Amino acid sequence: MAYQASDRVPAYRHDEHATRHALIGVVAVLLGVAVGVLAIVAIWMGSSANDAKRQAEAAAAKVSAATSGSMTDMPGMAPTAGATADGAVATPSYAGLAPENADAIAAAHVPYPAAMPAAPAGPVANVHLVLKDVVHQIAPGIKYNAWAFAGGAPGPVVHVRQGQTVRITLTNDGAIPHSVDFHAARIAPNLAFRDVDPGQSFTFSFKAGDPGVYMYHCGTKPVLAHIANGMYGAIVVSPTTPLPKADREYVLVSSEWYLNGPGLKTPASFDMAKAHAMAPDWVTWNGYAGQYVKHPLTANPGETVRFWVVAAGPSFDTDFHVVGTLLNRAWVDADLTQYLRNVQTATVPAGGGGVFDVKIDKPGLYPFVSHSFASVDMGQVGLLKVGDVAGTMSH
Ligand SMILES: [Cu+2]
Repeated sequence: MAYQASDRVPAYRHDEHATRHALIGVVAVLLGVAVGVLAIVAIWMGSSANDAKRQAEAAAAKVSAATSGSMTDMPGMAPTAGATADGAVATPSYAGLAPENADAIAAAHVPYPAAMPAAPAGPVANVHLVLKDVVHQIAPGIKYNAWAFAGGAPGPVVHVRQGQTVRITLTNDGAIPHSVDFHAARIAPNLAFRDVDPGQSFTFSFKAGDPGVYMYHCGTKPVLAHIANGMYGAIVVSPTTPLPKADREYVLVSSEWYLNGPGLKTPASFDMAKAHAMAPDWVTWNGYAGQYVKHPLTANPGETVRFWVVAAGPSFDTDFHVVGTLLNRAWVDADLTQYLRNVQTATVPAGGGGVFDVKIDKPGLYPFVSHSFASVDMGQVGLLKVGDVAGTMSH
C-alpha cells in the first residue's frame, strides 16, 4: 500500500494539544521511572559495596589465618612483620638489600651447579630426596628459613632418559608434612603425591614417558608457601630420539622469594601477603640472586649451548632471553617434537619448562634474563661467558 502523507499530517494538526499533553504525561512517567531506577541502582550499589567489603574482610581473615594462625608454629612461617591485625598488609620491599661485604660474599658463594648431570644407566633411576629445614642464602648476605629438598633450593637436578622408571623416595626430616609432585609423571596424585609426615619416608615410581624438562615441587597445602619456601626443582627427561648435538647443557630454575624481613642479621621467613600480591623481594636463577654474574656459565665461541629452563614460580612466568643473540632453537613448552628458529624471547610459564639453544660465535659476556625486567632488578640475571674475556657487564 502506498504511503499517503495527507492521511497523517491533518491528524497531527487536529490533535496537536492532545499530543502535547500526552507527551508531557509520558515524560513525567519516564522521569518517575528513572527516579525509581536510580533509587534501585543506588541501593544495589550500596549492597554490592557492602558485599565487596565483606569479601575483602573474608579474604583478609583467610590471609590472617594462613600467616598468623597455626602456620606460625611451623618453622619458616613467622607471622607477617609489620602487617595489620588481619595480616593483609605486606611488609616493605627488601629488594636489593646488601651488606657492605656483599661483593666478597658473592665471590665466596659456591654457585648452584647448573651443568646438566649425567642420567643414570639401567632401566630404573633412583632418586632420594631428603627434605630438611635449612637456612638458605638467596642473595649475598641474605638469609632465609627455607624448606629444602636435599638441603638446597632448588632441589637437585634429576636427569633421566625417556622410558626409564623413576623411583622417587621422599624422606621428611622437616617439622611438618611435605610431599613431592613430579610434572613429568602421569600418575594418580592422591596416591603418589600424598603428604609424608615428619620422620617418615614414602616411595613411588613412574615411567618417564614424555621427554622434556619439568618442574617438581612440594604439593602440600598451602602450595604457595611450600614452593615459595624453596621446595622445587627440575627433572630433565632426555628423549629417545636425540636432539641436535649441544656442546654444553645447563639447567636453570627461576623462582621468587617473599620475605617478611631483610634477612641480613636473622633469616627472613615467608610473607603470605606479599606472595598473594605477587610482589617478591628477590627473583633468582637457581635460588640465589645474581650468582652466575659473579660466577658465569661458560662456553667457547661457536659452541651450541642448551638451556633447560623451568619456571618454578610460585607465580611468575619467565620470559627467557639471552642479551646479544637470538635463541637459535626454541622448544617452547619443552615440546621436543618441534622447535622455533631464531626467537628473541620465549615464555616459560610458571610450572612449565622450555629448552633453548644459542650458538654464539663472538667472544663476550652474554646475560641471560627474564625479560620481564622487574625480575632482573630483583636478581634474575646471569652471564654466559663466551671465550676468554675479562670484565663484567654494566647490566
Ligand atoms: Cu612442602
